[in-house]
Amino acid sequence: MMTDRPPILVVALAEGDDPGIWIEAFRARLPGFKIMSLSENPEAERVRYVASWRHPPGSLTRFDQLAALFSLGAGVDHLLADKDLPAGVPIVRVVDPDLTNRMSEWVMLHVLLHHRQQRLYDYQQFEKIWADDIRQPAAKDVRIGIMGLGVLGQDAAHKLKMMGFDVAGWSRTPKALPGIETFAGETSLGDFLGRTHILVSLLPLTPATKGILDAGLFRQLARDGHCGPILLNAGRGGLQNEADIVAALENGILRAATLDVFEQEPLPKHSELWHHPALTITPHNAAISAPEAIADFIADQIEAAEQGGKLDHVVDRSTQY
Ligand code: NDP
Ligand code: OXD
Repeated sequence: MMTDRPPILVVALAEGDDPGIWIEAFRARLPGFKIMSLSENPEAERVRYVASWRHPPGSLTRFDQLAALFSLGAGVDHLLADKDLPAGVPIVRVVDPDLTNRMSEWVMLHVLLHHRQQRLYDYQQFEKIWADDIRQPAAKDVRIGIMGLGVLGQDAAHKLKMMGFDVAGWSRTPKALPGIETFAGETSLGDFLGRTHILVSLLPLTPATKGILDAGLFRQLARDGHCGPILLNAGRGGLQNEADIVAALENGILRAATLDVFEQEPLPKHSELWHHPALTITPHNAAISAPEAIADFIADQIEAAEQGGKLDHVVDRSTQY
């Protein structure tokens, strides 16, 4: 039952995470709403929206008047992992130019790091070695394969193309993108991998993609590149088999990798990944967006929905992304 008191937007974070910065950002944008955290025990019948990042599973069940559930990021696997998520409520993910730009920065940085062999030059600088005769092929001779040609994959693909790389992409459904070779579905995965020197994973984590980055996949990558095969994963840790990555780096199936996401986050101190010389690690911050940018995106959607408009970027619960 709705009351005449203001409706509530709940910020639902993992236990121990401080919601302060999000509450402040939403208060600035949604003066007609009361903005509360989960721990403030909001009155369930007034809660119209939830904005979540890894909320404790089961903690949203009592909100039975919800108009929408927002992810505070682009991925929604954290929401869908909650088996007690209120049924039938639209789930909306973030699509925001700020987030997209940041991801493309990360992709370009790490493609260039491997293509231009920067880790080798770091070593040479440390050892005071002046070796200027290392072969450096042109970008056009490096074939990059992007797994996931969605919002993030397409932006990265276009930017890499502009830098001169030979870019292809793989998605679930067919795409036509100017200047970019595209592959779709499981049957074309082998052809896509067979032409790829640097593999960039920007897939969502779903039942269909879980564990896809494994030994069998790495073995299919092209081996005729100067710096490949290389793996970059900023999708989700659940996409990758970390034991297979280490083994592939040891036996030369992979030359190097950059990982932003991990099976367990934070990456445990005892993980062998930390010290592997062929691995570059970033702490799941490839595309951390400014809370103001994300609050803006969500507030725009709430304002539209409150005026009877439709929500954008609603997740398909059947494909889980
Ligand atoms: P989108 O939903 O826009 O794109 C997902 C892409 O993956 C689509 O091209 C989709 O194919 C493809 N895909 C999904 N399932 C399959 C499958 N089974 N086989 C082949 N292709 C598949 O998502 P975004 O681009 O916005 O984000 C992608 C992911 O990036 C997020 O889900 C999140 O996990 C991760 N991310 C990581 C961040 C970080 O900081 N590390 C920050 C932000 C996001 P189709 O086009 O046919 O639907
Ligand atoms: C996201 C993320 O999904 O930061 O936005 O991982």
